[in-house]
Amino acid sequence: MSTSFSPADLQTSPAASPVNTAVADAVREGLSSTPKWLPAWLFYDAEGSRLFERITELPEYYPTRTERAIFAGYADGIIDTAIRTWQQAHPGQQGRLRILELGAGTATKTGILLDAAVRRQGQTEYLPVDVSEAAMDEACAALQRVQSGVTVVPQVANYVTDTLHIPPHNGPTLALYIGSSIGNFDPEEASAILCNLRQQLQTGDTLLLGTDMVKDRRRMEAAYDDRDGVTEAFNLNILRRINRDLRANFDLACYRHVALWNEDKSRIEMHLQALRDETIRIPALNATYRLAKGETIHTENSYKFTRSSIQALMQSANYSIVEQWTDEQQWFAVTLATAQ
Ligand code: AVJ
Repeated sequence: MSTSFSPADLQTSPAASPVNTAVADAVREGLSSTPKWLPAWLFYDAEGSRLFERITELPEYYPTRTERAIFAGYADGIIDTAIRTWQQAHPGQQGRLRILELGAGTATKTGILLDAAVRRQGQTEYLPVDVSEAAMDEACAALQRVQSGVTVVPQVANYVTDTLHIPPHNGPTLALYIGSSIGNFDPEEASAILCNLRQQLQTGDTLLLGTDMVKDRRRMEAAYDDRDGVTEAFNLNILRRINRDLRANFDLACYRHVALWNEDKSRIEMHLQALRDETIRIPALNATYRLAKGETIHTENSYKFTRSSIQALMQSANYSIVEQWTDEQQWFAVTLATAQ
């Protein structure tokens, strides 16, 4: 049996630490499947979140800066259109716009929209919804340091698996689901997430959805396989996390990072490919898994959209598109839709 411990493992993994059941269940399910897979949310431990931040600054990774530029150019128009859309559905009614966000990891981009809301109406309420209390605390602290006129009302909830409960409001709600976060989900799951949100919105409320668009294959693949190897490190970190959380013995040197455009499914796929036969022991699961040389573990899907696939998604969840903003090259789209 080959078991390797590094000093870092010993520091972060005291033998008595309780095993996170969500992580254990996900890893057990994914590694007993054929082909093997792991859910993308497992990327985001502390190190994975740091690596993702570095990805967003890479020259090859265009989505973050492209979406930020769209917000920078059109924030006032977006806020104005959200307010007007609600007023058309509620003639004569008054009330301040509030901003809800699915996920709390995008505070810098969100700040541009919050600033625009404050310019327009002096103040606004901001309700981030995130599973991670830690991520939320960090995002709120960062925001409240720099943003005046914004009242933050955090909601800890898993918007993928749980029914949302948002406090009622007299006035327009603008819900943000940005960063192409929706791209991690299959079309059916994506539709279910937007339906869940729809249940919490009134007629005339709006959803602002950020989506990465289908483009030249090489450019998409390069965004997920950068020269500096940051995305490779991000992908491999999922194994390091499993080693730490479940005391597994993945040998990270035995896996290759693979990022491929799947034309049929309109998505970038990330995989980890075993460079030789591997036996993985996971004491916390009381399980052993085998990978043959060349076998892959599917770690992420990142769906890319077209105008018509955005339209179909919105329609499936009972929204109708009000307006769409994009960059000059149409690499990224920001779509405002109203709850029908
Ligand atoms: C956070 C899901 C939008 O799919 O582009 C970046 C995650 N993975 N590089 C994406 C990611 C590899 C990212 N999302």
